[in-house]
Amino acid sequence: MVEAPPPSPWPARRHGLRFGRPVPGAQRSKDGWWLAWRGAAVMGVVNVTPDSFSDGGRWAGPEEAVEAGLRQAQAGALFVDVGGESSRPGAEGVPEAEELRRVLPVIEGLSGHGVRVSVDTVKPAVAEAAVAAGACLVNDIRGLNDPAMRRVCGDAGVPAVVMHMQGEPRSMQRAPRYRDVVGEVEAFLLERVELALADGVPGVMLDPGIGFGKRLEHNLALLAATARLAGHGLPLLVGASRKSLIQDLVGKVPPQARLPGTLALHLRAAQLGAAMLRAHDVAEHAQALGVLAAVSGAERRAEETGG
Ligand code: HH2
Repeated sequence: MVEAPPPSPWPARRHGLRFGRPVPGAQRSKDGWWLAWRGAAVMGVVNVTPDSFSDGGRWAGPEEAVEAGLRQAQAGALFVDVGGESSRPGAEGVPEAEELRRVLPVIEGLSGHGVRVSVDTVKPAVAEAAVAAGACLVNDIRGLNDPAMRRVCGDAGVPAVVMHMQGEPRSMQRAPRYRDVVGEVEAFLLERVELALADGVPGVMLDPGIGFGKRLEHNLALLAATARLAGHGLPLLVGASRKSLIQDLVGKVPPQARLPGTLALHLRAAQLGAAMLRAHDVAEHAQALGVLAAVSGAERRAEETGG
């Protein structure tokens, strides 16, 4: 027997993230503050680094970075992700004091304007200071493997993005290996969610970590498994913005010219149930998602009325 396909999750699916403290736009409930949204939202990216792979050195100082983040928020970003250490393949780590010097003024500036800021860091001390400066979400590409990171999030009442990475940025693209990439990434993420929730982290967003210790075939398998990875009752973040898998697919193209490929990957992820798209080009994503939602809504209405 041929089974009917499941109903499309787009655009009706609701997503929510729980906070242990008030956050702009979140509703108070008996177990914390819930931020709810429908369909795929956008997380803007502001890298305050000299060496990020696509926007390194773009902002002359904190004021320019704050302005860029404000523009992203005005264009519809639900969060603005501020990072002070590049995680591009081959990147070396940055000392804690330098990372703090880069991100804190930007986080203070943005959160002072009511922007929901997430901090992209793997260092518990940076996360702690960022949260004290107004960040309300911790984006940890090491998937909260450090108990101190889970403690920081739990104590401060901030949720976290738990991302999968095989290896370390310095060497992760040398020889990534999986027997079953989707199964292994999914099992890793669910294990980390359990640890996080047990340690009092109020909410978790899952992220398969596109490009982090993955070859093209791994990235494609994970993107194709978006509906499965989004099916665990937790919001799923997809971050393919400007990444090199796009040129692996279509031939050499510099990072700043990868918006068309990014949109193709992100719109498909949105259709398959992704809750959040981490993107450098927020206004362009907002336009594309708005058009996709309208067309999908019209299709649905036509199906319902037999049109
Ligand atoms: N990708 C990058 C950085 N942080 N965080 C999450 N959760 N998911 C991602 O896919 C992700 C991430 C890499 O992109 P970018 O920040 O633009 O570059 P760099 O690491 O070179 O600063």
